[in-house]
Amino acid sequence: MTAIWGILNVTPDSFSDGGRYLDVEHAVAHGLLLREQGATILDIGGESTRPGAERIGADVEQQRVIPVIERLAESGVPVSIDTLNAATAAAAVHAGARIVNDVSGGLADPEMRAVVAESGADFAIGHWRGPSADMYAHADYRRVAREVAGELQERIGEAAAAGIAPSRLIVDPGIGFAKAGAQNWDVLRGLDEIVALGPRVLIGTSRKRFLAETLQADAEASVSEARRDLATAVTSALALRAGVWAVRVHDVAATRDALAIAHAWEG
Ligand code: PMM
Repeated sequence: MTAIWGILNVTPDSFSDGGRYLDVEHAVAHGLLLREQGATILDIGGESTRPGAERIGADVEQQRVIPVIERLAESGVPVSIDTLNAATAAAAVHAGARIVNDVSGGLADPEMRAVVAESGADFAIGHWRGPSADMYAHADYRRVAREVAGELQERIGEAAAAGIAPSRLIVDPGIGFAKAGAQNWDVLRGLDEIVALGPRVLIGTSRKRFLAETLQADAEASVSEARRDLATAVTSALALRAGVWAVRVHDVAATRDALAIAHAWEG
């Protein structure tokens, strides 16, 4: 069964749900709703990584996420912390998180691998080529899926060297991170190269710009959230067929249904 990571961004500025769950009660209620809808893991983030986003301090990030993690972990749901900061990862695991989701794969903070190794948490490592502020400057590839797989292989080696067992690793090709438009489709088409690396594979297509670009030829027109969620659910079903272990989504109910249909098809 494909795992569903429900996204809970406790931020004022994430690109699709920024500002909705900034207070603890709203965030906890939304997390519980996502679990009811079928999320197997809740991925909680306090710093936006949308294109162009500016960095915030780890103290601000922790003020946003730690109370939410404490409450949700207490309720029994497995929690992941989406962070680039080792200090936030350590505090989150202390508060009950079981997975550290680092979209930079350990590159953004030199302390990250050691903190994760020590914590005993699982480690989700993303493909990343630099901070969100200018990540598209690094979107230069000859064979995207192959290069992404090669760079993830390096991250896997670094994590192993830091003492993180391969069974604790999850790899993510980083859809939208230093990848423009069609390059994201090249990655998805080449997912077998990512699956072949060995660790569990996670993908995050949810509501991302490349989906909207595909649905709407006019880049200036906006594509509604409902249409982005439907497109995301389709990618979830296709991800299942590609051998992906988990999908990270905002609309958990739609992905749950899409996965149920894809599972029935598989038999
Ligand atoms: N994308 C975003 C944030 N965190 N984590 C993982 N593992 N994979 C992703 O693709 C990913 C992520 C950006 O999306 P959001 O602002 O909607 O959370």
